[in-house]
Amino acid sequence: MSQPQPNIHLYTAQTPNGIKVSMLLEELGLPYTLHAIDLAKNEQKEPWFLDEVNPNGRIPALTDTFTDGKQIRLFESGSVMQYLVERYDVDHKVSYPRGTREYWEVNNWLFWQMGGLGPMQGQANHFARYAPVKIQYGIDRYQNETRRLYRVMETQLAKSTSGYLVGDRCTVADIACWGWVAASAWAGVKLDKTEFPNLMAWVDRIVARPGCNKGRHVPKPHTMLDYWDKSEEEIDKAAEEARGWIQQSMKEDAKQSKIGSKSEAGRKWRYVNVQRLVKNAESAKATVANVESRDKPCAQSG
Ligand SMILES: N[C@@H](CCC(=O)N[C@@H](CS)C(=O)NCC(=O)O)C(=O)O
Repeated sequence: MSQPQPNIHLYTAQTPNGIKVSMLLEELGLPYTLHAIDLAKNEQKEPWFLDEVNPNGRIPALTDTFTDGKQIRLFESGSVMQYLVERYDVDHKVSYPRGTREYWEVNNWLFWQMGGLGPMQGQANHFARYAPVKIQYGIDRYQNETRRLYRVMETQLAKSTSGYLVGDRCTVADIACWGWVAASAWAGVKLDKTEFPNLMAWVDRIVARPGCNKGRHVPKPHTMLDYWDKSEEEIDKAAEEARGWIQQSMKEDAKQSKIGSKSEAGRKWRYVNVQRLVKNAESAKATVANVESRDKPCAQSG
């Protein structure tokens, strides 16, 4: 039986997670219909999007016609990328055959990006740029962790003979990480050639790939590299607009959740959970104090 033709619809915005998928689609030369989602208007939280595209109300997400001829939806950028390479990268242009060592090593880095780099740098962005008040502890915690993760990449790239994270080629591991490293200055973690020579060369190497370069400008021009030469004040000023809608969107989310409910049940729920949170915070404080007193603090992922 012949496979149905790709019928890819990409729902995305100009963000580090969003461009992972468009970069990959362009690298693979796959046709797709683009749906630019306006995050400032909270389109990713509209019922049609939650029902048909991503119940988590985030971008990127994708739909396609599956091998059974019916529509399939994919969300979480790592899952979307794995789907695309498993289904369409039959020549292993940006992947390795399943079961090889390199396949699993790519998987390591993909999960590392999804569980570490993205969430940590996302929080660095939040505390450094979007929070209504500057909380130095949060800023330091997430910027330091982001820098530590960059060092992990730097060490890996220093050992690489191809200049990519795994083996002899650019893979989904590199593509997943790129948008985040490119947005380092936005997160307040400036890269310099003394500490990160290999990482900085890797950023340029990926831009030099026609597919990646085309895909990074979807759905509108990618400007994150421009901030590498800007001052903190200039970046802060540029973040003002996003700060407004991010705060608004958080308020909407809170309104939807039980914690924001004014009902009697909501009040009870809130009371019980606040008590639980206080108890958890006390025990976490004791654990952190204990861990910090050791030589090598355990790295919690947030
Ligand atoms: N783990 C998710 C994260 C997705 C995510 O946080 N997307 C952001 C843009 S980078 C978003 O949709 N934000 C809008 C919102 O939170 O409502 C992934 O990798 O796909």
